[in-house]
Amino acid sequence: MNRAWLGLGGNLGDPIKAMSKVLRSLDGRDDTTVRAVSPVYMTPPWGKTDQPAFKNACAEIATTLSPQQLLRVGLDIELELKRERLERWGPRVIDVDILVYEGIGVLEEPELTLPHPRMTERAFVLVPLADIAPDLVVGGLSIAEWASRSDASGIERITPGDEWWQSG
Ligand code: A4P
Ligand code: MG
Repeated sequence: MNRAWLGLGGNLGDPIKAMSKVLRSLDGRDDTTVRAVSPVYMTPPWGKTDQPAFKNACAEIATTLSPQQLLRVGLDIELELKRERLERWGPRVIDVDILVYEGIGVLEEPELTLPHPRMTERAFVLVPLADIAPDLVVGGLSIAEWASRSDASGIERITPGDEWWQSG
C-alpha cells in the first residue's frame, strides 16, 4: 500500500455531500482505504474570484492503485457526481486532485503532474492538509511551513473534526 494525499473541493450544490461521497466511494474499494480526513473549510474562490465560496478538505489514503489508476478512479467518481466541466478554475460540484503520492518525487505526464503543481500556492489546500500532514515535505518545505507562508485570510473551519464524511 502507498500513501497519497488528496485535495477535495466544490462550490456548487452540496459540496460536503459530494466530498463525502468521494471519500466513501474510495474507502469502499478493496484497493483503497481512507486513513485521515481534515475538517471542512469555507474558502474564498482562488483564481477566478467572481464565483461562490468553496468548501475544501484534504484526505490521506492508502492504496495499491498506481497514481495513474488513482487519477482515473477519481475522475470516474467526479463523473458519477455529474460534475459539469464548464470553465477553468470556475464553479464545480466536486474536484478531486491528487496532491502527493508517496514515493513519487516528481511526475510530469500529459494527464498527471505530481506533486500537484499549484498546491504550494493555495491556502485552500495547505490549511486543511496541514491538519493531517503537517510534516509532509513538498518542494523542500513541510506542509506546516508552506501553510504558515500562505495567505489564509477568509478561510474558516466549518466542521469541528473529521466525522463529516461518514454521513450525509
Ligand atoms: N491533472 C494533472 N495533474 C493532476 C493531479 N495531480 N491531480 C489533470 C488531478 N488531476 C490532475 O483537471 C483537469 C485535468 O488535470 C485532469 O483531467 C487531469 O488529467 P481539472 O480539475 O478539471 O482542472 P482545472 O480545474 O481546469 O484546473 P486546475 O488548476 O486543476 O484547477 P484546480 O486545481 O482543480 O482548481 N478556489 C478555492 N477556494 N477552492 C478550490 O477548490 N478550485 C479551483 C480549481 C479554483 N479555485 C478554487 C478551487
Ligand atoms: Mg483539478
